[in-house]
Amino acid sequence: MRSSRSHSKVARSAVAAGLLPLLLATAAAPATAAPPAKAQEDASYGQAKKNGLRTVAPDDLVIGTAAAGGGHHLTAGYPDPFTYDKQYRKILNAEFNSVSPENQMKWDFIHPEEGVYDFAAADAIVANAQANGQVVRGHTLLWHSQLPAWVTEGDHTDAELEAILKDHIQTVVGRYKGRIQQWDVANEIFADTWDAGGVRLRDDPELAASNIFIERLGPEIIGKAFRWAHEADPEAKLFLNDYAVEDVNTKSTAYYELAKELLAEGVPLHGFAFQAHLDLQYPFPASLEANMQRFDDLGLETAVTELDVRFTLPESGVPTAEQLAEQADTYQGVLEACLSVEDCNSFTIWGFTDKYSWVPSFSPGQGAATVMFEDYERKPAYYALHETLAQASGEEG
Ligand code: 9MR
Repeated sequence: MRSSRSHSKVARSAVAAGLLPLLLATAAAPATAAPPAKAQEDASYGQAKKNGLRTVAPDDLVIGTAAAGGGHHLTAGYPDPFTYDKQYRKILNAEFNSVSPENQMKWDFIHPEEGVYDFAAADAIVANAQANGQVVRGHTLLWHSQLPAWVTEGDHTDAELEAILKDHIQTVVGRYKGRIQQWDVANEIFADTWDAGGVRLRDDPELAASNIFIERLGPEIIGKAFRWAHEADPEAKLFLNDYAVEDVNTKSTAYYELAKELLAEGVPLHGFAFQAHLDLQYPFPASLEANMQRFDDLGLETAVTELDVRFTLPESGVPTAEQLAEQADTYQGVLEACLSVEDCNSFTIWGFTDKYSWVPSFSPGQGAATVMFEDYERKPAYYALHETLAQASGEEG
């Protein structure tokens, strides 16, 4: 099952050491020849078009990626990837049939000032998706992070804050009515087990990352958020979404209990999503499939929404063959869990090229977390996904 493709260590070292531009400049190539990086990008697109992940996936599973833009990209020193990197977009469209705006539908991006919405980037992603036969995962509506100051530092009363949240949800969900397959309505609403006090709702001002809406309006606001979203788009599937919930553990069990409560109250909750930001220094979440299954048994859909697999890079900056193989195993293991659970219908990776991954900017020294190198050369992890999908569809990889 593992790919035996090897990678050019020499070329990788040159990239890592920042030597590639120098090598390119001094190479005695004919003036008309495309630079190797561009040639690699073209080859990568050709491969995607002929045989991308979406082309081999089973019919009942969409294969998604985050569409890079906003967030850490704003300070990365390059133009907005989804808008300006045409090659990136072409490969994305050929490989994937689901897309998640990485930051472009978050509050600080789409609703930067009170009463001011900026839909341009989100509109472009949704229009591109329609033109390319992709579904869209909306991300996200009720979250503690990436909120604009006018929300977190405004002097709104509780009633005003609730009206602001309702207006936001209904405006954003309503705008894309019929064009969003799944919404992450509530994102990361439980604190981590390692936070003081252990896992609990982010409803405490003492918590570093408390959720202002839950803190001020109480946990009832969670059910209300789902109801408002459902009113605005009755067709969209509405999800809870979080990280560090892959295993059966304290945090995922807190969600399991919450999901049961919400369903008992008739809240339109349709799915539970596993972000799956994984790290090779920790064991593989061996109970992922059983965990997905217990949510499935509640009648919920499940989804993998933000998979990436980071590790600590060697000093050279070049991943070792062992690291890439272990990474491939991890990607494959998560996909296999999803394939084994009846209503796991959506499998998304959080970016497909290291060129734009959020990991190095948040965890210096770590990286290479996606399935393609910066020049879109595919890693063993890509081939592991491809082969696993093809096998699940009964096709050759
Ligand atoms: O990938 C996103 C990055 O560009 C932003 O700077 C960052 C800010 O918090 O958010 C990243 O995406 C997060 C996602 O929205 C929710 N789950 C965790 C993801 C990685 O931090």
